[in-house]
Amino acid sequence: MADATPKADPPRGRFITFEGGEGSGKSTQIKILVERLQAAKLHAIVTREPGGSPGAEIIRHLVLSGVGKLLGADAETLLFAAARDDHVRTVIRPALEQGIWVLCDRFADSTRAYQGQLGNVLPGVLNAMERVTIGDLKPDLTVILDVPVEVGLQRAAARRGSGAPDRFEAEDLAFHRKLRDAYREIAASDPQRCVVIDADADVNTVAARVWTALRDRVLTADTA
Ligand code: T5A
Repeated sequence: MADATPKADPPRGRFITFEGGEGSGKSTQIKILVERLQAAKLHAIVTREPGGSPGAEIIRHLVLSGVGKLLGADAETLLFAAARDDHVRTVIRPALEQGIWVLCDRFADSTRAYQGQLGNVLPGVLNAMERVTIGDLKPDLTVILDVPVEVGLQRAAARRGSGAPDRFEAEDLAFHRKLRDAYREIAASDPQRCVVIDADADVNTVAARVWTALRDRVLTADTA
């Protein structure tokens, strides 16, 4: 006889976001972490912002080309919000509901730091956008990779080679210093969710620091 017992929903996946200035090593660390989680038999995916879904990738192309800057910080914020709305609705929430871990390269803290602190977009506008785009979706852990501005920009330039810097890489040193401070403020305002990691070290050392943070703050909580 068929088992009529309703199947329990899978436990929600974990949502881990990576933040930091240009060239802080987010993509590098996410790649290492997803391989480690998969080796531990966890189903994990990597995504990014702006972008991560077909609709949001179109907007990514637009903002990084610099069009958003011409429109002004408020309009640029709306573009990031439109991309996030599509990404959350079509990729992040469905994955988490299926029990899949989502590792996301940048999320709402980037808007807080870049458009809020640097673009002077008012907190009320940012709050309203977050209500619409992410609602109650909060990362289980936000890893903020912290490197001296000169180191991050040097890494980004070396990777770019002879290509042109994008919209934000092209900003001056004062912009990037303010950005670093903005991330530290975000971390201080939400220490339960955020961990700041010294990322001015070789790739494997940083990866070990990221793993320790994840183990202590997420994996231990899961098995407690
Ligand atoms: N933005 C985004 C907003 O303004 N508002 C928003 O709401 C959102 C979501 C996105 C831009 O959009 C802005 C922020 C950004 O400016 P992007 O192209 O996605 O642009 O760029 P970033 O997210 O800034 O990512 P980057 O690719 O520049 O840097 P990563 O991912 O932090 O760094 P990574 O891993 O690619 O490393 C850079 C180079 O350094 C080397 C790598 O091999 C690579 O060559 N490297 C190291 N070298 C030495 N030691 C280490 N520990 C190293 N780690 C990496």
